[in-house]
Amino acid sequence: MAKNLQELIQKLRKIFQDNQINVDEVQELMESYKSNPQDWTKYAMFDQHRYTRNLVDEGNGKFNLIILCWGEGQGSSIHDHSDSHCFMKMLQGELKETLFDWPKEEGGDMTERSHRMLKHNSVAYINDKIGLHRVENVSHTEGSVSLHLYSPPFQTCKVFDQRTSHTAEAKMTFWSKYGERTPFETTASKENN
Ligand code: CSS
Ligand code: FE2
Repeated sequence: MAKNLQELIQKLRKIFQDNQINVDEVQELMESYKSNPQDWTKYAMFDQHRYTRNLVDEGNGKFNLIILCWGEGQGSSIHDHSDSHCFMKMLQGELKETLFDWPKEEGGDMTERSHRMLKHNSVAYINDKIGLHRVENVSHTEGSVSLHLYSPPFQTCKVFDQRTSHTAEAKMTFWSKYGERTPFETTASKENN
């Protein structure tokens, strides 16, 4: 059990020293941390135009821990997770997650499999075997904040056009690192996913 974000990070680093991780164990540990804004507001920087990705910890090279800030109505494209584990914990507000199957061929609509609302403090998990997803803050009144763990860390992912299934590569850039806004030069790519 983790009583604050620092303790959560320490325990995650320990778990990920092992090359084989237990998904349930990570999910339970992340759930045991009860979101306290004092722990994470310094990382939570919103942008008017798109959701932001704010690096919190590099997990000794084993994972990236990132705080995502989703303004009202902001959302991702449909995307994969580059063969990594993706854990997503809600720190503030809610997010809508829509699952999609991998397209069987290019040129058609993407099949929506299911959707759900991710509630405060809950932890969702996805990987490429499970499928693809889109994540959105559908609220008109509240920003959402989520804590993501990706392992192994990755820099690009595939994004999918919902109507045509066409794919493109998207760069995962950071709006801030360790609570400091990333210099403009390194955020030249405005791509998001
Ligand atoms: N993959 C998205 C968020 S949904 S898991 C991202 O990190 O930008
Ligand atoms: Fe995702």
